[in-house]
Parts: sequence; C-alpha cells; structure tokens
Amino acid sequence: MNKVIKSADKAAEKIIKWGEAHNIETCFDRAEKLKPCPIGESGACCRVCHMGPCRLVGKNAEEEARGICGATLPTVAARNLVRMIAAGTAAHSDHARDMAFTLFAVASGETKDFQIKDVRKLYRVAEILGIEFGNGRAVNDVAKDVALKFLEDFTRQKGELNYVKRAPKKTQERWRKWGVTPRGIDREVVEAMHRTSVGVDHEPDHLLTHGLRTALADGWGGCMVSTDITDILFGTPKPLKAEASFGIFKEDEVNLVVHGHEPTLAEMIVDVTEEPEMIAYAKSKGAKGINLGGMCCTANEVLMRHGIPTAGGFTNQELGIMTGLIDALTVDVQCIMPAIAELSKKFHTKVITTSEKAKIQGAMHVEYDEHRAKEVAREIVKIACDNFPNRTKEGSHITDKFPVIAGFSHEYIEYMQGGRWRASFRPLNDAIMAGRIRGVVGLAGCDNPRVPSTGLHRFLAVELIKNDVLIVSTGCGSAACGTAGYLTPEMALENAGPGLREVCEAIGIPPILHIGACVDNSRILTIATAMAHEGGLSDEIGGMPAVGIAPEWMSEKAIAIGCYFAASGVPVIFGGESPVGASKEITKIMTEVWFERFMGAMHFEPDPEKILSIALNYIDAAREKLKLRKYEPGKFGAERVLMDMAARRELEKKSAVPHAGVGG
Ligand code: MSK
Repeated sequence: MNKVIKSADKAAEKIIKWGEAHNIETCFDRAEKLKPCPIGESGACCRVCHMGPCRLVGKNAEEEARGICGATLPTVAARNLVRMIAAGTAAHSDHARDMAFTLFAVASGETKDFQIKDVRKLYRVAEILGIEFGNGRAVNDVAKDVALKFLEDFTRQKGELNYVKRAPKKTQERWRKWGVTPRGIDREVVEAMHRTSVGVDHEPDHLLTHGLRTALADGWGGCMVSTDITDILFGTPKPLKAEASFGIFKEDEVNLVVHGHEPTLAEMIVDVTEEPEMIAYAKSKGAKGINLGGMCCTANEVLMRHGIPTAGGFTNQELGIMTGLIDALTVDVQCIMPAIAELSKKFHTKVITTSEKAKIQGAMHVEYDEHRAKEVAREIVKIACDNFPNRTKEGSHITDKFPVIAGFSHEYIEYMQGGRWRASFRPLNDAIMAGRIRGVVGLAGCDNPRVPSTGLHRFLAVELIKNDVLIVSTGCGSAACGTAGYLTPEMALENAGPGLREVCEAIGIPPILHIGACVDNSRILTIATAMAHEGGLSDEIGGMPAVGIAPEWMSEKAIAIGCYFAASGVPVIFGGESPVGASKEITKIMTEVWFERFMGAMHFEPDPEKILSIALNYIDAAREKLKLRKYEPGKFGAERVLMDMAARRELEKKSAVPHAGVGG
C-alpha cells in the first residue's frame, strides 16, 4: 500500500493536496505531526488518580512494574479498556435514550412533527417485548408502552435487559454462566466507572468480565433499542439508490450537510427541504434549489431511508468544507471534529451545532427541540439559504461521485431471500453450507488519518469478496466502500468469487450490503441470531463462519462494539496498534479465554494482509467444526435454488393479500 498518500479515496486525496498547496491544515497533517504516545497507546499509562499518571514500563513491566498504589500492568491495561467500553456504551445508549424519549413524545402527542412510519415494525418489537398490540388497540398506546419498556432498560437495577431474550438460547446460557448478562444500561456504565476508579477492582479477568457485561448492554441495549426505534419512527430501510463522494455537492444549489449520529433533526430537515416555501426561499437567494447531503452516521441514517447522498465518513468532514461548496453544516453528536469550526472561517461555511449536549467554540448554535422540530429544521435551512450568496470561488471543487445501493435492513435481507410470504434466512444458510458463500464478515468502524484513510476498508472489501465472503457493512466502513464505488451489484460481477457472484446475481444485490450507521451493528446481531434459528449452521451466534473487522477504528464506541460482538460469539479483528498491547495477560484473555468462554475474541492487528488471513482462518475453522463442505472456489454442494426477483414477484402476484412493502 502506498504510504505517501493520505487517503485511498482519490477525491479526498485531491482535496488534501489542494489544502497543502493553500497551507490549510487537516487531521491528516496533525496525524503526521502528532505521533501517539507509545505508553498510552498500548494501555500502560494509568491516569485514574492524581498520584500519577503512572507509566508502567520497563523490561519486565508485565511482572514487575507497579503504579504508586501497587497496580500491575494487566490491571492498568484492563481498567483502561473497560473505561473505553463504558464511554462507547454511554455514547450509543444516550443516543438510544433520546430516541426512546422521542418515541414517547410522538405516541403521547407531545410532538406533532413526527409520526410512526412503520407500524409493522412497532408490532414486531411489541411482540418481542410482550406488549399487547392489534385487536383494536391504538397504535400510539402500543408505541407508548414500547417507549416506556425501553426506558426501563436504562434504569433497571436487577434482572436482565429486555432484549437478552432475543439472542439464541445457547448464547444466553453462556452469558449467564460467565456472569456477563447485562442488567440495566446505566447501571453497567456506572459500575464500570466505579470498578475502574482508584482502589476498587484490581483482578484483570474480573474487570474485563464486567467490561463485557457493559458492552453487551450496548449491543443488545443501546444500539439495538436505537435501531428499532429509528425504524419504527422513520421506516425500516429497504434498498434504494443514492450517490457518494464530494461530487454530490452542487454548484448552483444551496448545499446543506447533516453530520453526526442522531437522525431526528436530520429527518425533519429532509422533510422541510422539500417544502415549496423553502425551495422558493432558496431561489430568492439566487440558488436553483436545495441540495441535502450527509456525512458520517447521520448520513447513513438518511441515506438508508431516503437516498440522501453522502460525502463520506469521519475523515472527510474537513475536506467537505474545503470544497468551498457547503453553505451550512449541521452537527448533532459524536465523531464531530472541533477543527471544523475554525476551518469553516477560511471558507463561507456556517457550522451549526444543534444538540444541547454538544457545542463547539466558534460555531453557531441552533438548539434542536423535538417539540418544535420542524421550526428548528426550517431555521437551519434558511441559514444555509441565506449563506448561499456568500459563496466564493474559493475551494477545491470536486466532481467525483459513485452510485450506491444501500438500505439492507435485517427485515429486507429476510425478504429478499424468499419474498414476503416465504421470507427467511434459509437460502443464505444453504449457500454457506454448500460452500457457495464461504462465510460472512461485518466490515465496520471508522476511517482513520493514521493510515491511508479508507484504504484498509477497500483492500479488505475486495479481498474478502474475491474469497466468496459476503460482507455486511456499517458506519464509516460503508462510507469507505460507497466512496470507492463498491456498493453496487456490478462490484460482484467484477470482483466477487464465483459462488458469491452467483448468489448476488440471482438476488440482484451487491456483495457488500450497507446495513446502516454504527448503532446498526445491532442488525448484525439480529441477522446472526436469525441464521442460528434457521438451522444447519451453529445453533448459537458463536461457531458461525462469521467474523467482525474494524480495520481503521479510532472511537471508544468501536471498542464497545467489538467487545459486544466478542461476547456474543463473533471473533473480531481490529486494525492498528492494540490499546492493551503492553500486557500479554490481557491480550491472552481477550483472545484465548474469551474464545473458550464465548466463542468470540478480540484481536488487534495493524497489517491488513494478516487481518485477512486471520479472518479467513476463523471462517474455515468454523466451517470445519460445523462439518460443512470444505470451501473450494468454484466447487459447490447441492442447495435449494435461490428465488430471483421475477419469481418473487410472481409469488406475490398469486397471493390474495397485496404486498405492503417491508416493514419488519
Ligand atoms: S461515525 S464511530 S467514525 S464509524 Fe458512526 Fe464513523 Fe467510527 Fe464515528
């Protein structure tokens, strides 16, 4: 891989070069200047009290180094990791809490600007939660009960999270056996912070066990609750066409970009940008219309449901401003670089913070309030329109863009394998059993300026599909694939191995399925659960020929996600240096011990070639253990014939009940 380039995305690289020529600093330059501290990077720095910070280094640090209080290196490394898990869990879960409040506000009529768009999904969730629905019960009453039941998950002190029962029985049994079943989300996060404060929990395995319990509160709590409520309120995604990269910005229209993670305000902005009054307002300022785009995971949310184009992931946020074409950039929470406020001053872009939780010095603040959501959205659109006449020629105008097919929810993946009346995961399981599909990889996580950004995602995406591995992608992993032009069915024709290509051609899907934002990694848990229930593979999540990869991760949220996958039974490989690399004991617990207990593991491996071989080894070992046909490219066993689109439509035509779309 070419180390001189800063981004593997050609359009991004062009803007970076333009910035260098104009003396404009970005995260890529700062990453070059600011090398990570090797002690902190490997987990050997303890900062939990003010006797230190203590650096546990030296020749025999694992055995001999001690902090002032006597804490060992494994204790310090474990504590640091658990704190990362707690922070990641808090971020996803606080987002989920706000989604639950919004659902409650909608159901109780406190806000009139949102409606429940997916009643089928509401009922599916109500059924899982044991809430009465149908039989004349008002939809809003069901929604209110669902919101309250989810809110219980945050404050519960004893017992189990509602969605624990959604996991395969055997997976649940493992959790109970090893004491990692999460009780309440807030309780696990608070306890993680308590245990890791000075002088409390010092036994590394004991600490990490609570780390897993906290991470499971994220996966089967925060993330899953957030995904489900977002589907209920704004619709369960189904495939649609969109575009990706910087070429989505238009020279003659007002360019407004939504960035961050929470979809509520962004949904409202989608609505109001279509209002004739707003379009007329944009025209009154000399623009031909309003062009809405996204970045990071707010982008993924509105891309999945409305086909709003994306300018890419985390490392593209400064570069977007440097095109000189963004009139306003609204940000909500998470993964927003504070650098954008200062950078925007060199251009005409207005950066607008919108969450009561997140302000940036130098940015405008227009606070979102769900009770007057439409009003706030209109105010923001007007700010963007008012700023259009201030646009100058300054900027690195880029025209590159790629088509994208996104919107593969769990429910649609089920539907695409048999239509509404025969929806199941049977064809996927059969294709894996026959060796047509070697296994499944979740390609997720951030993009990172410390490597040629998006390059590791792109390398692994191509190599995995060549090896007949089906990819489900989320977050900035999806953005990395989208801005490379990989999220199209043509990608299968050109790059996939023979078995995967056949499957993709039969169903008409890309070999990389964009399943949503980072909270939507929970969809991978529900997909794996459905595969376990379907039969023929493993009867729990552990033991499936499936792996998670986050090759460019940088966020604490990614650590929480990796750990909830590991505890659920999925081996996970993260790129970059290990945040616990200083301790052999912690590394062993997270790989060997976790694999024995949960059939999942968490590895850190900077070399992308090695990431690929570790992933394929896990997949092949799982196939062997399940006594599946040995994978050989181009040689398959017998399996059921996959239903193509025409056959699916035929079946639906014959049905007496009209197809009502995919709704959960
Ligand atoms: S935005 S957590 S950089 S995936 Fe979800 Fe991207 Fe990582 Fe943020």
